[in-house]
Amino acid sequence: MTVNQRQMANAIRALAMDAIQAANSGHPGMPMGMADVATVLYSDFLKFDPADPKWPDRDRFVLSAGHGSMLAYATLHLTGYARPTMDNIRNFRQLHSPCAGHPENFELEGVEATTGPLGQGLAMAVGMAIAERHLNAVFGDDLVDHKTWVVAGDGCLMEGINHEAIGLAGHLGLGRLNVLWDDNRITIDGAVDLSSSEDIAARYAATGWHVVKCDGHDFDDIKRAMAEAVADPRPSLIACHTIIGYGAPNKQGSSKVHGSPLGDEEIAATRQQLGWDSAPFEVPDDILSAWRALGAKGASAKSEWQDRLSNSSKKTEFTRRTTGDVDSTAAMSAYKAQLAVDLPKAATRKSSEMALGPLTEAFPELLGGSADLTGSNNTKTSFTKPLNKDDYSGRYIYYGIREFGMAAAMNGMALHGGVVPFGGTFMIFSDYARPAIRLSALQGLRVVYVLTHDSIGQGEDGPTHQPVEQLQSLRMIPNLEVFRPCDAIEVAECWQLALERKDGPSVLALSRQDLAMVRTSVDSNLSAKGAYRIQTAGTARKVVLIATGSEVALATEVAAQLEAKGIGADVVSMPSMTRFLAQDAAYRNDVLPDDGTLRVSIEAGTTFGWSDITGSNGLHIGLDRFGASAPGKVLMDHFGFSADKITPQIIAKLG
Ligand SMILES: Cc1ncc(C[n+]2csc(CCOP(=O)(O)OP(=O)(O)O)c2C)c(N)n1
Ligand SMILES: [Mg+2]
Repeated sequence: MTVNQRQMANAIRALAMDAIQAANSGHPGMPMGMADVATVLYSDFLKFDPADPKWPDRDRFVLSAGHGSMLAYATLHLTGYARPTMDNIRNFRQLHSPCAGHPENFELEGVEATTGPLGQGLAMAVGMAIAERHLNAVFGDDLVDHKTWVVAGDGCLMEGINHEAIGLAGHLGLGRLNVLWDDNRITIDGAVDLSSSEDIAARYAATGWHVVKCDGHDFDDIKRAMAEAVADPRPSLIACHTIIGYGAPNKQGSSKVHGSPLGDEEIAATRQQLGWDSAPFEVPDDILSAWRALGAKGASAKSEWQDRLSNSSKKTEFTRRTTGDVDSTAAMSAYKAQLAVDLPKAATRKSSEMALGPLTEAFPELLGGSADLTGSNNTKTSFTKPLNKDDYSGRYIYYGIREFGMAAAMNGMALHGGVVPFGGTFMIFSDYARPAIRLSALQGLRVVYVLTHDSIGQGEDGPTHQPVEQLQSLRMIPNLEVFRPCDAIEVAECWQLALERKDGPSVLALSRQDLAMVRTSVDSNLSAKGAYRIQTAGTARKVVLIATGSEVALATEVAAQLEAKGIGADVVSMPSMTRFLAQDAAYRNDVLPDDGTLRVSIEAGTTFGWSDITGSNGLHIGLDRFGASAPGKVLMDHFGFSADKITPQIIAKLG
């Protein structure tokens, strides 16, 4: 007997309900509801090769409704990926199982993105689709020609980020992006109409998308709708009308199946309803073979692609791009040498633009952009022409006022590979992008956030625009490197560190206001250790001044006043607190000796957390309140960031 698609889909349903029951936690409703759609996707549309999960020209599949993770684990296993094994699935949601509660990109090849925070998967998929079109424009159809598929739920479409993401995708005409919407009209609290009455199809259509509907349990109809989506030049929303928990006779169609195990009784009833006789975690041979045959189909497309790559004149560059190594030493050496001669006084946002000159010239994989603050963030160079619908070969993206959408799209680009994204906004609005910054860090993605106007030094825009707590709160995110360089030389160094770091994101915190040069030598990348003595006490050291960014030059003024009074003061520049804390004890003790010297931190932001550096007896010069609207210099002085106001506090503290 030949296996039909319903039986194949039922294998997903059975694995989902059994794994969730064994874990006594998880979300069976979505995988059971979308099993039929997933079966059609894998049978007739998705380009993939389980033997080579990282094949660069594979289609990308993002399970934006990440709570339905068992859908992903089941299909990866059934189609023949080396992992997850059935044992992994048995251990769903248990410590050390790669089958985590929500899909994690670093746990399993084939999981293209970490999802779960609703809406972000779809928004990352937009970035993947941008990267695909860009690389297609650069390398041609022979090497880059794939689609991005998304499974999204009602929640993904309700979240605010959906507006940003689809606006960007519609504007850029990302026709290879296809979103399969699990239109089951159920969320956790109950029916969607408890909270929502919008016409989603009309909203997508108004945003430049193609919309098609289908019965998500009718295989022919699903296939028809997907084929229509593929044929349409616009990005497509495929509204798949489904029943949540399809197959569970007493619970399907209700929010009860969203996020709880079905229970033994209902599982038995579901087995009967579906005609599924196998024991838990057993898939009948014929059904497994049918799935494995789908998995095997990709091998020929993959090997044809491999042949095209082997014969391509672009092979070396394509491979370099895919590997993702960036060694910026040569590209930056002449520029840095000149800096040491010119010692330009400039805002660090401006010196960031200067550093981006040689970097964007040397590295075509750099794709820049800004959330409508290009002239303020200084993220565009003459080497990055705009990327738009008419020319995807461009390297600069006008993201519009979509900080969260930009950050999520950059995550998608980094996940896709072949490009290295950087994007700017005001540091204050990093809060708008924060959930995606967190996912850059969690996923270990090289994304560079250019966050300018990094303190009250920005001035007249006032407290709504002046970061106070942002800098420290960004430092709290694990695996996010926050750099706050003090001058053009440190900016160049920090850019190099950010780009050479392959396994995580970086923030460059940059000033609006001009800053004097403090560094004069470029011999070695002193920022690499996070902090270093930028000036040594002239007389017996009593104080170490530790400052970041715009406050480093101020610290040198304070040091001069102290020295004039016979008090020796080192100045330590700390472009990256986290990097410094990661150095060995010998280095840390050398920079911050544990000999009773008074440690003074100077940073125009919250003092929260600075005692980690200064110890409990330290002195903290910072800002633990909101700023005000006035010229930046006036504010700095008003809030105590002047040598005349700081020096007496230090003398008082020394007693
Ligand atoms: C940003 C975010 N908010 C809240 C949640 C918690 N949550 C997980 S699933 C869900 C309901 C989603 O509804 P839907 O997308 O329709 O999924 P379905 O119930 O149909 O499976 C919620 C609120 C989350 N994961 N992410
Ligand atoms: Mg739903």
